[in-house]
Amino acid sequence: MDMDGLKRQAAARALEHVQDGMKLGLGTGSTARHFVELLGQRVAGGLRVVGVPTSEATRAQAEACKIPLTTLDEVDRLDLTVDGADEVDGALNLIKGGGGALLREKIVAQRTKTLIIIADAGKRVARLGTRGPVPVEVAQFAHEVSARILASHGCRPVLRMKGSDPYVTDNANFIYDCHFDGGIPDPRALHDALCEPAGIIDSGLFLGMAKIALIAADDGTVETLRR
Ligand code: A5P
Repeated sequence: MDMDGLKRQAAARALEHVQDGMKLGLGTGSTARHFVELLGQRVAGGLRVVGVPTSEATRAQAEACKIPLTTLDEVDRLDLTVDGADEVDGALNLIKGGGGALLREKIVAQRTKTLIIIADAGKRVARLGTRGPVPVEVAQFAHEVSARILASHGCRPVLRMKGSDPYVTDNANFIYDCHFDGGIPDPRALHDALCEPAGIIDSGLFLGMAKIALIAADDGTVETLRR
């Protein structure tokens, strides 16, 4: 099965957790995109849910799929959020933000009873930070100061670009992708240290948030991991 097929398998399995009447967080990225598409098919068939998108891209897709949308301001709490991840460790700690939506994803995740992560098996790691960088969202103001602070925590921060300009998030901020050689020994301590100074808004470390991870393996089976 190709990579896209694996992502769809995981997304289809997540759909089994959706019940009529639920308030849902809708994740961002190429895996979450499958979930939104499949959810749209269920809504077309009569399922009643409302969704809170975690990015403008997901909002556009959900609207195209005719999924009724609301806001966190309106509903305050969500029953279930289904989202992708860049890395998943054995305790279901995550790195997210490869798609640039980490801040809204984390706000939504923190207001959600059950966060389900959908991913292909390539996202599983023994130690966070070994497969790729930790995205960190920073204010545009004095962002090079933020980069120097990030570097002081032992990483190599790289300003994310879109063409010849910095990539700008849905919240009008920049992202530094922070590369840690050999991974991150203590993700909680690192997250707390990284996000302490003003200007550094949030890191893509999602710790102790996911309850379930649905991991699609090469043979097409989907493994369920629980925390
Ligand atoms: C979006 O900002 C991210 O957190 C994504 O959920 C994550 O990067 C996984 O994306 P893919 O499903 O495209 O790999």
